Amino acid sequence: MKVADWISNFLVENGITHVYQLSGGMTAFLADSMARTSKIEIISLRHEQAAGFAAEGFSRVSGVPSVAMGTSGPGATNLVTAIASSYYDSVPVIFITGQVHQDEIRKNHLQRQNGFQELDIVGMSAGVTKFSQTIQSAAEVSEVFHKALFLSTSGRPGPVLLDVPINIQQEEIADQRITPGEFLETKTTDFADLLSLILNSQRPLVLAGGGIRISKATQQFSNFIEKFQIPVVTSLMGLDSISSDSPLKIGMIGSYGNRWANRALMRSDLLIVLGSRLDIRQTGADIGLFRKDKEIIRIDIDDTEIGGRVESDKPYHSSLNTFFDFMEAIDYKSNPLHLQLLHNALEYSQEHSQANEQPSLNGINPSTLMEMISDMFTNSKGYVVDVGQHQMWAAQSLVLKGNQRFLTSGGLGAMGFSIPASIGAWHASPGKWVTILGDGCAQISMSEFQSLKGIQPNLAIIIMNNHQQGMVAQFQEENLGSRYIGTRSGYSTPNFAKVAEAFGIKSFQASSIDECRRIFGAVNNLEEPVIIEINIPQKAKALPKNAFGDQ
Ligand SMILES: Cc1ncc(C[n+]2csc(CCOP(=O)(O)OP(=O)(O)O)c2C)c(N)n1
Ligand SMILES: [Mg+2]
Repeated sequence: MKVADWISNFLVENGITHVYQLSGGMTAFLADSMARTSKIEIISLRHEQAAGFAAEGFSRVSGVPSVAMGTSGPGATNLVTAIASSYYDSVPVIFITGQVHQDEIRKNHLQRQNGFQELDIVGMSAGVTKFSQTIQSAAEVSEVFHKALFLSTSGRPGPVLLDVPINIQQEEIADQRITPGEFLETKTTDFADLLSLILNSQRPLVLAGGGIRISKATQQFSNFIEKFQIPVVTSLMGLDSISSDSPLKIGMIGSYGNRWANRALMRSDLLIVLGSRLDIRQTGADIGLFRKDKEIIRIDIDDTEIGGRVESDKPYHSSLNTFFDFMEAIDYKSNPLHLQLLHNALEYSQEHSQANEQPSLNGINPSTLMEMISDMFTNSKGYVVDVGQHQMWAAQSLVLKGNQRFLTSGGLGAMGFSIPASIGAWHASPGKWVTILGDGCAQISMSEFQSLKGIQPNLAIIIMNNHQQGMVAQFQEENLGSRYIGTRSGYSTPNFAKVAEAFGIKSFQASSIDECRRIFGAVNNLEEPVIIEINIPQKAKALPKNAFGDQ
């Protein structure tokens, strides 16, 4: 068997069904071999970055790995942003790059380049992968692929990169397997002392992070909070770990979080952090203020995070599944007084709604629009959201029902994520998905309109056009004397609806909430990609923008 065929069989045997790619000479054999298995769907996008984001979207939703593939040199570098996005958000994507013939690889690090399109992608991606390796011989293919697959899905998941020289792809290989047990680690399984902390606290609060979805533990999590009756705030990545139907949900914390959620966080005396990295957008820069008057308990499968930005008062290095199992098994009678933060927060939220952050906008209030989108698309699979002000409006005000997902490039914050990620999400879970992006993000990913045309995913794509790169413009307004370099001056937007039309995609334009409602109603019954361009006033801001301690 040739190595290229072995790799294809390996993917099939391990349940990998989707390979996203842009073609190239160094990957043509691999793509051909994968296609010939007839069990792998090869989806070609118009940019390797989009292929990477599509794989990321697929794996986030399915929880199983998918593949993004690019050719050597520029194909490989174009994958790097998606590799980093998958790494920071812990998504198990297998990146495969073709590499030039081994004879063409440079002989040492001092030589700049040897072969055409030769590039050290392993070196470049080392800091943003769990594992990356150039295959050195046909004999090691099996071991390296097994190891990579195991590492991408075990512990805290993440991307791996396998770089396969073209000559090795065509060598003969005997089938061989290895058992990956040797990579397993041991973890905490006893949480009894945490129980006494909960019993002794007055105002406990759970901070739900992205780890809950990654552990496929939303049901276990919901059982846990119901049994313990502890209110919940979420991080951006944890937004879809709890349905808005839950009476225990308060809201999202952070510098762009809901005021009422930040207020609850400030007042809590015991913060139980479940699978959250606690990055600066969640805690603010002043960690002392974040910690003030509370005990912080972190449960995380990644022990490097527990001692990371915010040290845990007591470290629990464990999978969330083990933690929830333990909590499920013990005897516990919930304390109604523990709901005090929840009651206060909900009362406060009545007077300080998101829409009221900017009550006198001329035109569409983005928070009101998000609430209306949630009403109109309650039956959708979820939302895939890009990066900018629109991302914060969506995170603050979308109401996630049932098992609806919220996907965004959280840790990397990569513009251009949403359209390709929606394609992958739709492959993993067919049905209506709602994509929300800004005019800046749309211009980064517009070439994928042609991919949409070919693939025909069921997407309602909402472009929030405020005619600016609003997130940065807001920063310039607040900190740089309203000099809008690159965000308004030297920046412009096309007529997106017309662009969509040129690609043969159905499109709409709206400037009022009523027009939006009518269009969404019509779009709900369609099962094809539709682009809806909505005029948002340039004055609309992402608010509140809190330093921690603000309310
Ligand atoms: C690839 C990339 N480049 C630059 C940035 C910096 N950045 C963050 S938000 C933003 C503006 C996004 O503009 P738009 O899509 O119009 O969204 P808006 O903020 O207007 O809602 C920029 C440039 C980024 N996050 N990612
Ligand atoms: Mg914009």
